[in-house]
Amino acid sequence: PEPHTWLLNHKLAQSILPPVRRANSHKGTFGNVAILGGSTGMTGAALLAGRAALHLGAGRVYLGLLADNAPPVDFSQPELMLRPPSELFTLAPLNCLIVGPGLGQSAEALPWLEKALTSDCTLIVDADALNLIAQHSPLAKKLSQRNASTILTPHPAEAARLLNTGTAAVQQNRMNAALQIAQQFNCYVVLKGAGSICCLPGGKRYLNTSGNPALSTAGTGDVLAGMMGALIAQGLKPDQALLLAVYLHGAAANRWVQQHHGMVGMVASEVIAEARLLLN
Ligand code: NPW
Ligand code: AMP
Ligand code: MG
Repeated sequence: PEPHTWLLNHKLAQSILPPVRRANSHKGTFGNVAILGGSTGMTGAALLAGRAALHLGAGRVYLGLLADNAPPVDFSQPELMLRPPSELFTLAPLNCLIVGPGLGQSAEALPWLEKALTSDCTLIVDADALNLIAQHSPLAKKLSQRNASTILTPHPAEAARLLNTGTAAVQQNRMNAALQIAQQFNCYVVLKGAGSICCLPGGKRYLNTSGNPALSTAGTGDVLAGMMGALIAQGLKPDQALLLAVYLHGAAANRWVQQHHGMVGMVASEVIAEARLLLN
């Protein structure tokens, strides 16, 4: 790694205090996460993020699905509270809002993203929310003017769109790309892909050492966003939450590969189960 880059390894992840469960705690103690996304054809992305948030210990998880025919309940995960998107903004205090998984890039998504960007809780911006910000400069301005903490979680193509360049250019200098995005928007950034880069607003950077190509499958990024949201809701600071989530996500995939003696066929839901085992 380049100078000023730290390794995100087992030792560093272990130094981050995981959420504590006191004897007299209740669901309110572990915070409220809301997820805004899930347009038609991509409701699964929001459901995966929601399930990840629940299984990583969030007290309550709400989903605002944009799909016209959004289901009223996730029958495989009835603990999730499915609401119309407008209701997310009238809920009791949110500890973390995640915007983007399966959001789509239609005109209908724009006002919801704008509302999310003006919210005063910690915000995770992922997937199509990043793509819309790259296309609409007023949204980019709103992002850089936020008062509360914001974490951006682009994959290399999303990072390229934000920087108005190509994916190959991002991949050629991943450290620099993460730093540029962090500086441009004054945000925390996770540039995903083999060896995810975590960049703090001040420019401090970490190279993740966990993970493997079993993660190269649909929905794993949505799961990462949900995991991070759960850790924030439980009281971790944004830098602690993103470092622990990124490390656990990769370590979960490593554990799956060990258990299954191969790299083929892991699905995103399975990352959730493995990550919960590692956190306990
Ligand atoms: P290529 O062409 O495959 O080689 P998009 P998306 C590139 C939702 N989802 N290194 C990739 O390259 C999401 O939440 C819904 C290099 C391609 O060009 C979003 O809202 C699911 N290149 C929406 O779908 C499950 C890399 O990125 C481009 C790279 C669209 O998101 C799936 C693809 O990215 C999905 O999560 C890497 N490491 N990683 C559901 N079940 O509902 C990516 N690329 O066009 O932004 O599409 O990521 O699928
Ligand atoms: P997304 O593209 O948003 O679904 O996110 C994919 C997730 O899987 C990110 O957390 C990536 O870092 C991770 N991932 C994908 N491919 C690999 C790989 N080859 N090695 C390690 N992590 C990967
Ligand atoms: Mg994604």
